[in-house]
Amino acid sequence: MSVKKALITGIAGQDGVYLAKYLIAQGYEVHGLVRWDSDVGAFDRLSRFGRLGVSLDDVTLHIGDVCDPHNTLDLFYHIRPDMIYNLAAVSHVAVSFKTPTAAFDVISTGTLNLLEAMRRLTPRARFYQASSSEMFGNAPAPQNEDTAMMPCSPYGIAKLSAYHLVRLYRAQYDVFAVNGILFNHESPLRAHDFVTQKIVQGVKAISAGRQDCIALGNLDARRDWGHARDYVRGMFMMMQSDVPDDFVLATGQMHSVRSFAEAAFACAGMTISWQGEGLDEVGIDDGGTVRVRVDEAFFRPQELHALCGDASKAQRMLGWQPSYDFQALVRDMMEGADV
Ligand code: G4F
Repeated sequence: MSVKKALITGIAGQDGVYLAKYLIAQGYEVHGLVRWDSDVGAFDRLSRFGRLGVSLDDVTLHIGDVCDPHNTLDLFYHIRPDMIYNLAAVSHVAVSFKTPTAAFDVISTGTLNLLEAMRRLTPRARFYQASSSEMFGNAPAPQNEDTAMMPCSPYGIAKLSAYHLVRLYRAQYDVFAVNGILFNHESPLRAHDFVTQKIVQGVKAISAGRQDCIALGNLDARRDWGHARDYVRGMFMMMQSDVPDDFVLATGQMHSVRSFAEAAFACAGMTISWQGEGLDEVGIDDGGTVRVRVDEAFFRPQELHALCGDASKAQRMLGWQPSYDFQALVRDMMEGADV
């Protein structure tokens, strides 16, 4: 039997690297799409592979861009992938408010380009779309596949458009295309400007005496944080199902940014207590030093207050279960190398 080929867009990101590692272990020939960058070329952004022990000799990288339909057609023509995992995105929600057109191009038009290339050149391939819990916006928690979606960021709206494209192509062209509606998932490979990694790196720097305090935005925001390692396994499971469908992956546990900070400091042997309210709230250590303060600059134009997923459909139909709980996730991030 010939070796199956997987194409991962957004392979340089946290999920791309975990997924590449997982697929290589499953015997796949892994191809990855990497954008060219005028400052560092295309391949200098691949340091995450080494950190996860994945050799670049085990993946075939292609310079390109999902926003360019000629490029996507060319990729499908040359690779003839059996599986496509579309992880390419402007993945930072706050950044999507500053560059909404770029967010729409890569997330929405990019998905359309890939679906078109697939239906024309490899109609029997399988397509995974990285849909997001950000699509739910402020719909009441817990959210599942039937919850009404009310996104409140350019990122969330672009993701919702891509989600509907996947459903349309599934219904109209009978292609195998799934939406994985993933709640926040983190790891030691998380970029430093997402709140979990920002806290983890801040706590480590404070413990090492390199920093005094962490400035954060909305401490009351609540998220359902899981581990990226569990979630890429879930992506793969969705692609093995008999019938293409949409699935939520989540832990079902919700914590505030404030509790994430407490848990990270606790891992470093520090207890944080909170004083004040709103912009004046501070987190103070046992010695009375301010270790967390609030900075308005990190608030979102529109905040998504509470996400908590109900993954019972994925549990029932795919047999997926997360193996990391909140404490294990925080510990794994705290034990990871500094970034
Ligand atoms: O870590 P975040 O930036 O993640 P966010 O916005 O929830 O998005 C992540 O999860 C989505 C799934 O729901 C993905 F689709 C998306 O690609 C990404 O992976 O922020 C989490 C929360 C927000 O409410 C934010 O307002 O933390 C709050 N927050 C408070 N202080 C902060 C900060 N966020 C960041 N990035 N930096 C802060 O200083």
